[in-house]
Amino acid sequence: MSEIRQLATSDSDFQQQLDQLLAWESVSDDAVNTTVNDIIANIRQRGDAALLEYTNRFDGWNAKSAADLEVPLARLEQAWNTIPVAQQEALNHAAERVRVYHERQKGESWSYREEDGTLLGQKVTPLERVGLYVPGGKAAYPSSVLMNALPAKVAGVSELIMVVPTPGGELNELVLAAAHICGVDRVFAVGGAQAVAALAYGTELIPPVDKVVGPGNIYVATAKRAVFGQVGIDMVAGPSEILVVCDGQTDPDWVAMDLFSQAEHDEDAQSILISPDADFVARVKQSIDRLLPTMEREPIIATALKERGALIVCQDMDEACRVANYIAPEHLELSVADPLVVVEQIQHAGAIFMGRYSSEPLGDYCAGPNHVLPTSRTARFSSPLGVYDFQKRSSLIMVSEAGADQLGRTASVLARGEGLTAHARSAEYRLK
Ligand code: HSO
Ligand code: ZN
Repeated sequence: MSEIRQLATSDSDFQQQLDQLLAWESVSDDAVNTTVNDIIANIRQRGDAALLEYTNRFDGWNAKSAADLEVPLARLEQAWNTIPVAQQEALNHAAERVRVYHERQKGESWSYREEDGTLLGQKVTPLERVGLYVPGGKAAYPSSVLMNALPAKVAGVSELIMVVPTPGGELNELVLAAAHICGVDRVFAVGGAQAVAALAYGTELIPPVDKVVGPGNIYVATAKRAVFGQVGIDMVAGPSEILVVCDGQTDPDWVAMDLFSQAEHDEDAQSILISPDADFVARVKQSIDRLLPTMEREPIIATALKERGALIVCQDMDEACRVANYIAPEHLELSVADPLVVVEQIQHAGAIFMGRYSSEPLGDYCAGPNHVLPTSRTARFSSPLGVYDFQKRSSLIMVSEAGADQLGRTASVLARGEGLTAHARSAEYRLK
């Protein structure tokens, strides 16, 4: 029998139980911080020599020179040519859909003219060089290469540099193939905090980037936090989450498997169902019990459900939506008859999957929207990874002679109020 918490919004301590369930803090322990800071300092001081030492030590390499750490682009093409045709077709299909979706996100420059001829506006430009961290080992997802690389490419980033730890020299063919179709410009077989430091500060081999994106373990996340400011970073993602809101009319097996889909990512993942139909919730529990033993990742799913999962019975759909907004989940499934109506009540969620056919994994791979989403309730204030994360804006100010006269008077008064006379006189020089 599987174990999963069963709650009801009518429980007197429901809110307290919910808060306990949602509590998540990424551990940031002192030992990790010290190690990461040492690694960063060492990479900054000794560049490639340090990068080579760390890679040989941590990834069991035997490289003699830093140049050996670069994976030639021909190797990516070779990977593409040797993966199964079914993988090629699926990657192409997914990449095409992700590209088309993200094209819509491209921010455009704009400007307007005032009557006296003054022009004001905003110029949108891409970042120049971006570093993409791809984890090695069990969390090496080719789909994540697409989701991080394609928005950068759509934004017009001129150089995309991928780093991937390669323990024992073994490269993941699907990851390389995905990098190939995204047009990744350079690849280095390095990982961990040393890779993040190399990207942020540059070494002889690796050019410094302007932003580092992509998921990683606690060392990578800590390193990203530490180099923030020197470079931009994306969000530091927590474990995967799914909240299914169901009216009770969906096949309970479907709902159980949707809960499993995120639970199988790792033991800390969070899967929650909320429904006003208590009978339906009981049937989903039966489906979980029956299906769990058939899962390849049963131990991971079982732990995730036991530690952080929940089945919640609520009063009605309105209440389900209120709880959903409070949870602000990474993935929200509205498994209901009228999703276009229910969605009106949703304000906080990373991605909203509407209707019984929109299963979360379709979004993970190929629907089109990004699968890098805000976790741990950060959907209250942040958004999916997108083209906008690889673009920035510059303000445009082109003041006419008449405009300088008009604006100069106001600026002069304000500048004198602040006691900044150079500011004031600069404006006054240009008065008529
Ligand atoms: N669901 C994950 C992304 C992913 N799923 C990659 C499968 N592969 C993000 O929460
Ligand atoms: Zn997933």
